Amino acid sequence: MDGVPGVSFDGIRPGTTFEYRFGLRQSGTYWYHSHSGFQEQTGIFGPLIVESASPEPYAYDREYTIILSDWTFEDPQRVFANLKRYGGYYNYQRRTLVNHADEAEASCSQ
Ligand SMILES: [Cu+2]
Repeated sequence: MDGVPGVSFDGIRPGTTFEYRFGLRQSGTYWYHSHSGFQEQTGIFGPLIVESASPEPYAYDREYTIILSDWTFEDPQRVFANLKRYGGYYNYQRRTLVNHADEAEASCSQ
C-alpha cells in the first residue's frame, strides 16, 4: 500500500485518515517514510516493527531500535536541484570521472 501520491495512488488529503491493510508475510524491522514534498529528507520517517507470531528463541532485558540517516540543514529542494545539476555536487573528498577528464584536458593543452 506504500506509494507515491499521484503516481501509484491518489495520496491522503490533509486532515483525513487512511487505513493501511496488507498481508503480513514476514516479521522484522522495517521503516515508513513519506514520499511527498521532500518530507522524508526533513525527518518524516520512523521504524515499523512487526513482531514475530512465535516467541523469539532468545531472551533479553531491553530492545532498542536505532535509525541512522543522513541529515542536512540545507533545504532539501535545493539539495535535489544541486544533485540534478551535478550528481557529484556533495562529493567533497573523492575524485570523479570529471576530475580525470579535466586533468586529461589540461595536460593535453600544455
Ligand atoms: Cu518508499
